Amino acid sequence: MIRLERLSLFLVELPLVAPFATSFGEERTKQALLVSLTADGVMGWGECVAGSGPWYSWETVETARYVISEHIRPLLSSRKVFEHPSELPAALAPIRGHGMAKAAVEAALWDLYARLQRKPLYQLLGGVREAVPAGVSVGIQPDIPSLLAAVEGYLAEGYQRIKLKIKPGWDVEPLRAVRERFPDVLLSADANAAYTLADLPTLRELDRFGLLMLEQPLHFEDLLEHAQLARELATPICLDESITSARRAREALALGACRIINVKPGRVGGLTEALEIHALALERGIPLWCGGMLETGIGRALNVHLATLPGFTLPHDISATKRYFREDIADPPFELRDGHLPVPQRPGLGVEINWDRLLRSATWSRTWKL
Ligand code: OSB
Ligand code: MG
Repeated sequence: MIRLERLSLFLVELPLVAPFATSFGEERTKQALLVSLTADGVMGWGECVAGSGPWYSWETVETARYVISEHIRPLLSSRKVFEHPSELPAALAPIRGHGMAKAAVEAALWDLYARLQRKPLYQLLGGVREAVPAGVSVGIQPDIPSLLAAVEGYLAEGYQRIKLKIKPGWDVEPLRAVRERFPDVLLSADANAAYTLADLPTLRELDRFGLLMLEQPLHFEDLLEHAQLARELATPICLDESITSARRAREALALGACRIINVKPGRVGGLTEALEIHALALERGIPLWCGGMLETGIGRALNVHLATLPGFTLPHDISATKRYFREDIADPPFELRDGHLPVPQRPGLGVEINWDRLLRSATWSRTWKL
């Protein structure tokens, strides 16, 4: 039994080692909202994947801070006792939407639960791997030579799959260049919803590069158009932004909108929801992989644990810490070993907050007694 005592929120800002550009903008620093829950003197941690602005999702660190402080906190206060973290979604059901805010609190409760049980989180989730294959997501580069140099560097480090961010005007040429130079590499492209069906001629050209998948080419909410596009292309469509819950995953599969799903526990509304998508995917033979949101070590650890489940069969957007930050707020950093990230074996997430760095990078924090 978990009897919640305190809730804390920390807003942190960490410089990225290099700017990260996508079809929806460029980020130079990572803003993250961290959540901690305390019970029996033990702290569990979760990271909200909402960004600094409503570009990837309508949720932001500010909307999540508001929803957690003003709406989730009172629900936690009136309940306090949980037998298992999977009870949290029902307790938060009066709040519609705000899945990223809910997921961050649920993640903290899972970490807390696993720490109290003294077990690494993946064992409680049903994970079956002690290391997960790492891919890397390569942002839009200033030119093709910089792109080729970046890709070459990542391949030399051992990354097992290269994903290029694309947008209209940065698609056919970069993919052709990478494919020509590295004919055998597992290669995919992520459009972050930058295309429409009117771009079909361009999207057909991408079909020639033997891509592992084309991620979220069309509108972030549209399943029907993705189903239509899927019928026109040989390259499997993978959905990211569109899959905001297990319900949406079921709808997408029923419509034939995708053949692969990128699961981000924060984007689908939490770990319980992610487990439901996992069960569905296993039943339907749909390959899963774990996406990333340039998380700090707290969010990255959660992704690593989730990626150990049997249905997660493709390389993930989970890269080594040094690909993102010079100094992270959690220790130890994730390091690549033979193209894989080892799964932390200590209790819970298996990473520890570095309080010195957390407090140095925090721009705001608050603690409440529940
Ligand atoms: O679409 O997968 C995405 C980062 C921020 C927002 C959206 C996405 C991404 C990435 C980065 O691709 C993946 C990573 O964390 O390495
Ligand atoms: Mg994506």
